[in-house]
Amino acid sequence: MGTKKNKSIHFVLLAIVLLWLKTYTVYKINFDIDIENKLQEFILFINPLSFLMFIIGIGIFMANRKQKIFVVTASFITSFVLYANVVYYREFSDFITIPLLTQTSNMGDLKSSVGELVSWADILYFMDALLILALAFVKTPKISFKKYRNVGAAAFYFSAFGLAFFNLGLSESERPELLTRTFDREILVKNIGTYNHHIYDAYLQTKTTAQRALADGNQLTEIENYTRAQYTEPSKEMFGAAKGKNIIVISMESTQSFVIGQKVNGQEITPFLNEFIKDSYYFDNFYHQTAQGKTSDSEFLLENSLYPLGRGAVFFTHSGNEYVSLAERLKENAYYTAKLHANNKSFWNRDVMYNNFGYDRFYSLPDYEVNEENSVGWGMKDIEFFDQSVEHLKDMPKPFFAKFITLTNHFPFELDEEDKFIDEYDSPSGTLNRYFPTVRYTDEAFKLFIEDLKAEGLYEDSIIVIYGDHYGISENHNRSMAQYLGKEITPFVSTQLQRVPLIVHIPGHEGKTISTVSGQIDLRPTLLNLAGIDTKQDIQFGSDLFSKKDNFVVLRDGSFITDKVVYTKGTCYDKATEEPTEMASCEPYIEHAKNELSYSDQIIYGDLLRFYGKEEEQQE
Ligand code: GP9
Ligand code: MN
Repeated sequence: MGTKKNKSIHFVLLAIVLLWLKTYTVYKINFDIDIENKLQEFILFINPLSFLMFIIGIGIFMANRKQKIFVVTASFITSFVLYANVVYYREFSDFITIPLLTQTSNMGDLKSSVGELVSWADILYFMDALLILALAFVKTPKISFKKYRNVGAAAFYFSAFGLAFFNLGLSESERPELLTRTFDREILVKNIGTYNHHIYDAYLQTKTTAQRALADGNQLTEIENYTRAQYTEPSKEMFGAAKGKNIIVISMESTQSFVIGQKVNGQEITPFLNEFIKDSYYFDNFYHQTAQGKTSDSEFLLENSLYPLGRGAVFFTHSGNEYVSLAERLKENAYYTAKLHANNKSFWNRDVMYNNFGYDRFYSLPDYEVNEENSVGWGMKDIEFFDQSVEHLKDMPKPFFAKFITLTNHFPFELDEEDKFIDEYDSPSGTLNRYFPTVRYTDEAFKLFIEDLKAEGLYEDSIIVIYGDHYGISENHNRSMAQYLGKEITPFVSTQLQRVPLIVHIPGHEGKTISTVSGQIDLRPTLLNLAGIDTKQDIQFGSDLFSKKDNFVVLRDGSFITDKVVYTKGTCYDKATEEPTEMASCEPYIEHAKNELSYSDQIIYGDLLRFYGKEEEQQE
């Protein structure tokens, strides 16, 4: 009042600035966000601000006590949201989405992993909120807790709106189609910020719920034309090569191709697989295409030859959809179908989804004798798991399709001393160090399993398919990975590291390495053709790996790989030089990659397969 100039800082503004600077610091320290130019850096810097002004800014409509309570609470909640993203990012190099939060049935099993990911020092992430809390109790004229007058409040919110539009405008110029056709969450967060990303995510959540209700069969016709046009005839020699034989498919937890044929501390990492590959078909350019649904995403790809979703796990979000699964097609053709995985049946909502896929039997936790001795980390050890599984195989009607999922080589890669067949690696990343012995352990489990199959007379009557489900070592461990590989981990190298092994063993066939660029999307048509089942009429995005000629694979974040180029994070790389190259080399495939993902998404969000075979009726 009067003429005395008020030099105090407003409490609300202080909270906003602290949160803003903290968020930017976390971006720089905790999130590995690729910045290519000054404009991108600028966008990154300003992007938390509009959201914080909108939310924390509500405090300006209150005074004193009410304002303090509101601002302190809002600061803690916002800090917690940021911190939760930090923790999730530590393991998954990705940001949280709403569907992930509803997957609570997975939480119990995640406990061992979360313990590895949080520490007491993390209190630092709440420093600003704690400071704000402390200041709320301090009586000083330097901080004002007044309510804003109408003009002040209007100006404040006008600036917040202006800033939000300015931010969005800059981002759209940097990245056209940002909010409509971006499959890479890092690019989204880089542009609109981590908080706005949650708002956008909430919008997507509402939109996808409406999409099913609004869908009709005509949408499917366009997609069907697209997938039919891509159809590849199966090769004559391979079609039916496994007819009448059992099909054993093993999903190998967290195993990437970079360990195959390699050594650590001078010791072989996968001695058994290296031998097994010699008399199998080995695909060395085969990529995983999973996202937040991890193992379950790879299962989804295998069953349907559809892409999993860009956000959340389709096993949870769309378990009620109509699908034409691999299991269903095999069952129609007289196969007995079973899943074997020694974990809670509800993990990843598997029990519901397997039912939907039409499996005859799911051998889960109660079907195994699991105790302290034969468990480590996430549960039953692979050697025991295979050992007990052979008993189940013996009981099954023949021919059977048996799908196994291993578990021991799972983050945080724990192992009992007696199971360490090779030494840990020595790098700053404990995760990477422990990874090698656990991969080696699963390799041993395979050896014993194959011996068992031979002893039981099942080996000669079965084709055996082994594939890696997804990466085990996230980008969080790039420095140590660089040490192991002896080269810098550029986005190009990261993309190449998304290769997982695929091994197809057919009795009587000689070994051969096939280097066509391919992915998990191709498993369904390949397996069905081997079993002599034609898939010409099926809506699927993959091709038979034994006849596929086009070297092309799309990853779930929109990256793609051909025989010549790698496209990732908006940059085109030449495979020969491993360096960025002109965009023209990638241009011809960009639209194709986007179409693949968005057609597949349309099928899932619209539950379009429920109209399959009924489109004509609809059109009349
Ligand atoms: C759990 C196992 C691991 O049953 O499949 O799942 P992940 O965390 O790899 O998706
Ligand atoms: Mn997995």
